Amino acid sequence: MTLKLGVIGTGAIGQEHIRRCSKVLQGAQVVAVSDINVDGAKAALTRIGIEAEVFANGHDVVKSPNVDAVLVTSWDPTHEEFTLAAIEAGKPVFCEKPLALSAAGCRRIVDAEIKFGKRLVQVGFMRPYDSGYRALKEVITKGEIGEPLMLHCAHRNPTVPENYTTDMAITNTLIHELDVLRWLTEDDYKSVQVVFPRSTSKTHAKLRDPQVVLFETRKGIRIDVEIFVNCAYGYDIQCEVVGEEGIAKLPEPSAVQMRKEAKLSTAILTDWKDRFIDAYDVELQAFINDVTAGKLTGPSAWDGYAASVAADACLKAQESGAIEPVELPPRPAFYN
Ligand code: NAD
Ligand code: NAI
Ligand code: ISE
Repeated sequence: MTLKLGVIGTGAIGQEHIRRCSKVLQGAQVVAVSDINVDGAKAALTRIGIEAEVFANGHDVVKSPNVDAVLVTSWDPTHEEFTLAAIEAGKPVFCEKPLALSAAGCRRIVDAEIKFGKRLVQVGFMRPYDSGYRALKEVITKGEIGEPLMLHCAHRNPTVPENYTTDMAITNTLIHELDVLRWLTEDDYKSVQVVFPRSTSKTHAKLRDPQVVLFETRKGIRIDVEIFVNCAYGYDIQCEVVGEEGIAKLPEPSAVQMRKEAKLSTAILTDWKDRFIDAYDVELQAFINDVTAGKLTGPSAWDGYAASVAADACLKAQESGAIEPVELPPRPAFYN
């Protein structure tokens, strides 16, 4: 059986996901797309080399009788609306992160899904599918470094567009750590503080960059995450776990070591598309397989909600400078 997909948003990641679903993965076909920039959507299909119906409105993709499942890859503020529409239509939906811009928005999705009575939502948190993060988690769960006590993490982008603002460092960027560190430590956040070092001269008036986010988890683990989205030198994701008996570090992506012109060097990637290329393949193949088998198992609407509850506390902490509590309600049995 071929799963017929409709994709809403044909920008950077929309095009990447259309390409992988059409050319790399098995069991799916992109039959419909939409973008507020209709010409951009048509040009994307030509570039990728596939034919699909082009709609001017994402809701028409959701409603199309030809579409079995939906990928939401449009801008962050549109995710909630399209995900709710897919649930209402009873169609499985893969929604890029963040699931919604606030915990309240994510909660509306959780409530709609529970009311529907079956899981329909997978959130585009791809790091739990990354082989490096999986290897790191295995070391921790096997007890090889003892109980984790501290995590030192960094999320660095070389540059971001002019419309990227201080809050987006949390809702658009840190949201990956907010998900993957819960998964890695099997813990939840208790409180958070955000501190602002001296800003880089490469930023602009509406973006304080870098930022340091400090968490305490319910088990008492201390986590520091540096978010630096104009770091200039590359796309760099770091995660070091300090345990009672040793330290485990996220592996670097493999790269050829060079000796040249009196230098020993290995290249650093510059783009998220390349850094997590395999993880995106695996997460979407899992979505296709799970939808076909009738049971979703990937990052759930509850995971999207849990990350957003922490994100809301981070946004508050950006404003207050104080240590803010993170209050995640108990997980409904529906998500066990
Ligand atoms: P982008 O700006 O390149 O693409 C977004 C596209 O959405 C644009 O083409 C825009 O025209 C379209 N769009 C916006 N509103 C729309 C609407 N209402 N209906 C249809 N199309 C609409 O952005 P991007 O980098 O591709 O990011 C898209 C989403 O993917 C974001 O939510 C982002 O957070 C997420 N993302 C995730 C990862 C990841 O690592 N998981 C990486 C990049 C982006
Ligand atoms: P982008 O700006 O390149 O693409 C977004 C596209 O959405 C644009 O083409 C835009 O025209 C379209 N769009 C916006 N509103 C729309 C609407 N109402 N209907 C239809 N199309 C609409 O952005 P990018 O980088 O592709 O990001 C898109 C989403 O993917 C974001 O939510 C982002 O957070 C997420 N993302 C996730 C990544 C990951 O690692 N999982 C990596 C990059 C982005
Ligand atoms: C982008 O949307 C992503 O999700 C990338 O993984 C992240 O590194 C970047 O900061 C976001 O803008």
